[in-house]
Amino acid sequence: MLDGAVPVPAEAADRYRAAGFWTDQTLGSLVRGAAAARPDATALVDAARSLTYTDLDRAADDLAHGFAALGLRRGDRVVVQLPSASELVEVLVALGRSGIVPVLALPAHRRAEVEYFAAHTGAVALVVGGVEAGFDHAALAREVAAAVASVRHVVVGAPPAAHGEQPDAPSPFTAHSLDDLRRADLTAVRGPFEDAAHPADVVLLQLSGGTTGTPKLIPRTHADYLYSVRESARICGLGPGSVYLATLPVAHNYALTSPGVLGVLHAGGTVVLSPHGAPDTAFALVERHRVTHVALVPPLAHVWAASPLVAAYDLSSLEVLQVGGAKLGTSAAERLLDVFGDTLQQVFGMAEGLVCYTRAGDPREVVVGTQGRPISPADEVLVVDDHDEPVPPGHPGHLLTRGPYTIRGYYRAPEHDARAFTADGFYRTGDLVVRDAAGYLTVVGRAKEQINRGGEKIAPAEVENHLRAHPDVLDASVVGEPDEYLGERATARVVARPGTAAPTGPVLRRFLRERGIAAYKIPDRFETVEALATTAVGKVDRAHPAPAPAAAGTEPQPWST
Ligand code: OOB
Repeated sequence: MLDGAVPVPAEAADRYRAAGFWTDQTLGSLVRGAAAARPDATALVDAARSLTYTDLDRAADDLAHGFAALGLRRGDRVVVQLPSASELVEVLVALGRSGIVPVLALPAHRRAEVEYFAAHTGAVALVVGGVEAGFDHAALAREVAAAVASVRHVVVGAPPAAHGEQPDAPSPFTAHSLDDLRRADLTAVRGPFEDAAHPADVVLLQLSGGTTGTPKLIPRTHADYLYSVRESARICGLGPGSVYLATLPVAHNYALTSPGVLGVLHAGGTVVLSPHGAPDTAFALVERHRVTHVALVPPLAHVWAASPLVAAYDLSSLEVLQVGGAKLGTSAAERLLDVFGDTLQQVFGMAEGLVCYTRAGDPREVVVGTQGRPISPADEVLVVDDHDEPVPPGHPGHLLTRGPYTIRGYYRAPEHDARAFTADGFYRTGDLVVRDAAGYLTVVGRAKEQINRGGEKIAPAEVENHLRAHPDVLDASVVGEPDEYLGERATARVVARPGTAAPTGPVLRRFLRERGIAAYKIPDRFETVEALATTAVGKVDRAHPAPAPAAAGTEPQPWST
């Protein structure tokens, strides 16, 4: 197993294999199987092109040869930051065949995050898009490659600005385009790639929502990941006739595996990839491709339900409208049922593993009022009090879980693991839930230091670290506050260094942007305070405002996927 990943104990692994949960399937073989079964069926459609299963299979083989020709080998790490388009899927399948481990960065990530991912994983290559939404990902990748010694290659998806604009100075890394990798001039070897990956290998490093100063990476194996994918596809009713519209970033666990793009590929259906989920674009795609399944986060679901465009398009093909990533209130759920009929499915999942779904045929009150029940009969769920003692059904408590597709530890993070997992391997989700007698969970709160901004997770400690780096900031705390649209938004409370004027909201916002953090992590509001409130033991008290705000600067940001 990948050095730095925590294996499932042998006894449990044997059990999961014996039960048929873990099979010999790998991400590479999943697509090979689908291509053999339905060679000419459409696998992927994006704004630029459409690929059959055979096209996807061959593209993945060509790219796998290309990565091998660059010298990349099984177990190497590669940071992948590509937009939600067919190329991302081709790259993931190619890496999956090669046993090369992608670190899945989101398109929103910037210098601080991408550099951290590359450095922490010792990545040998970066695979990125070109200019998207006005941001030059190739330029960012070149900066990161120059700063992180392990990076030897930068591979750019769209025709790279890198080509022809190569710096004259000697560079410690080589730039390529993905098209170079596909072409025979890089390697004489063509045709099917001989899969190097084993089912027990780490298939990718997924990002955790995070609660700490640095993002944590989640090592998922082919076997555990694909078990959750196959079962998710079954639970969500996917088949060869299914058409899934991906509106959320595909690098996120929800849109990739719950059942997401991989669930659809497993079932032999079609994935339609959209750069965003705004009703005008998304509804037109639903009508045009007769979309059956779509995954939304609550703010996007509100926008869909309230959109006058609902009446302007034929949305009658929709069978399953998933909402997850953050809590969907009961009145919002009722409204979705009113507008979209009996299509709502609640999804409560986490990149660490456990995923819960409401099921087709569940009574209305279950679909409206709960976040579903776990995928697997082997998912162990404990609901406990502050002393890890079980609480009775119907009472709120901390959700702990262990099972065939939940990690036993983060990547290279033993100190954090000691807090995030119990001694017997249960993951402390940080979520407060109520479990009913039938095993359905309702999320009632959160005990972890995290802000859930409409499904996008923010670790306050990470943003506070960046704020404290400002020369005029003595201390800072970032807290979540209720927001009607997002569910929660982030407010930063900032203490100025004695003798300096407190930096204003716009100044701090620019500072954070220049530090290179994703826009969704930049607080919506900044307040200057004299001091931060502390708890009895002297820790910063995020639950309570500090004494007397001295000034406020408000400038809400629009939510972005
Ligand atoms: C999904 O994954 P992550 O890793 O971005 O975030 C996980 C956390 C959960 O621990 C919980 O705090 C929150 O997001 N969450 C929900 C929720 N779904 C996720 N809180 C309340 N209600 C829900 N329905 O967000 C994710 C991964 C796979 C599938 C779906 C979501």
